[in-house]
Amino acid sequence: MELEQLRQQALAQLEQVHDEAALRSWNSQFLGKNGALTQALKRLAQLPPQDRPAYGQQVNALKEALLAALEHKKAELHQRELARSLAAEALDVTLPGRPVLRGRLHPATQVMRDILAIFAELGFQVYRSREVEDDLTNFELLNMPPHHPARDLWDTFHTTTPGVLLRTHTSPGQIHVMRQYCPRPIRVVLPGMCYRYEQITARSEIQFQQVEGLAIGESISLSDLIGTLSTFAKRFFGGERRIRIRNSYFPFTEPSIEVDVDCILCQGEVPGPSGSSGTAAAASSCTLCKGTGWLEILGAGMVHPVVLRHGGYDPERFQGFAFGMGPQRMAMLKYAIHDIRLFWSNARRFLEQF
Ligand code: FA5
Repeated sequence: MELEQLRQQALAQLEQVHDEAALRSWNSQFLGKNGALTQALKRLAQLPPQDRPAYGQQVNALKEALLAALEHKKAELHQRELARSLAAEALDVTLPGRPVLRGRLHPATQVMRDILAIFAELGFQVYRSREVEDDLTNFELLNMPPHHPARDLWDTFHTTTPGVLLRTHTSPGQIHVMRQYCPRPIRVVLPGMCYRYEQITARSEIQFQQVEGLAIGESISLSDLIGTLSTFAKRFFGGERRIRIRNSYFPFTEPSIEVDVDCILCQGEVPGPSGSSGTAAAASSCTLCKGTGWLEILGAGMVHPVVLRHGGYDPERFQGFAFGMGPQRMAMLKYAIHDIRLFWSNARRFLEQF
C-alpha cells in the first residue's frame, strides 16, 4: 500500500515537471541517495524475514518504473526544447546568400606595379632598400654635409637615436646599390616609402612612395636620361598627357632637372595675362596644380661625381643618371584624384574605384 502511494505521488509530481531544474529536484526527491525510494528500502530490515523478498522485489520494480518514467520525461523535455529553439531561431535556407566582399590591390600598389613593369621592360631591376636610414647615407654621402642649406629641402623625422632617421627620399638607396655592385654597370629602380615632416596638403603627404632610378655605366649621357623618362611617361600616362622638363637643383646630381605633367583636373589651362575664361578660372582655383597647369612628378639628373666616388666608382671613367619619382602624384594625374590624402585614408568609396 505504502509503495503504491509512493508510486502515485512520484508519477503525479513528474507530470508537473516542465524543465530540467525541476526534473533534477524530482530525481533527488525520489531516486536520490536520501530519496523516498532509499528510505523505503531501509524499512526492509524492520520486516519479518519471510516478507522481505517480496517487499524487496516490489521496491526494485518501483525503482525500475520510476527510472523509466524519468527517461521518458527527459526525452519529452529535450523534444520540447528542440521545437522551441527551431521556432525561435528559424532559418530560411531559401534566402540568397550575403555577398562576400572581395579584396583587391590598393591603388598605390597597382600604380607601383605598373611603374615597375614599365621599367622592367626598359631593363631596370628592382633593388629594395631600408626605410630607416642614417644621416650619413640620407644626406652626407649624397653630397650634403652637416649644415648644408639643401638639407632644408627635406624636413626630416629623426628618431631618438642620434643620427638615425626615416629616409626623406629613396636616393640613399643609390649609395647602397653602388657599394654593392661597384665596379659593375648598374640599372636599377628602388621603390619604397619615404617620410617628411611637412605640412599635409591636397598634394603633399608626410608619408609617400617614391621610385628611385639609377643607371651607371661608361657612356651614359643626359640624353639617355631624358629618353628614358620620356619613354616611361608616354607608356605610363598614354599619349594625351604633355610633359615638361625644367632645369633644377639637387646636391647629388649635376646637372639636375625636374619633370612636370600637365594637370588632368584643369587640363593645364593657365590663365593668360588678359583673360579669365571658364577654364582659366578653373585652373587658377585648381587644388592639384595650384593654378600653374603642371604638377611635378620627379626630380632627376646626372649623378654628381662626389656621389659616384662615395659609391666607389671613378667619376673619370663612369657616369650615371638618377631620378626619383612620386607614384602618388603620378596616380593623381592618371586617374584625376584631387587629393593625395585619399591614398592612406582607408575610405572604401575611394578604394572601390580601383
Ligand atoms: C627628391 O626627393 C630627390 N631625391 C629626387 C631625385 C632623385 C633627384 C635622384 C635627382 C636624382 P623631390 O623632393 O623633388 O626630390 O621629390 C621627388 C618626387 O617625390 C616629387 O616630384 C614628388 O612626385 C614626390 N614627392 C615629394 N614630396 C612629396 C610629398 N610630400 N607627398 C607626395 N609626394 C611627394
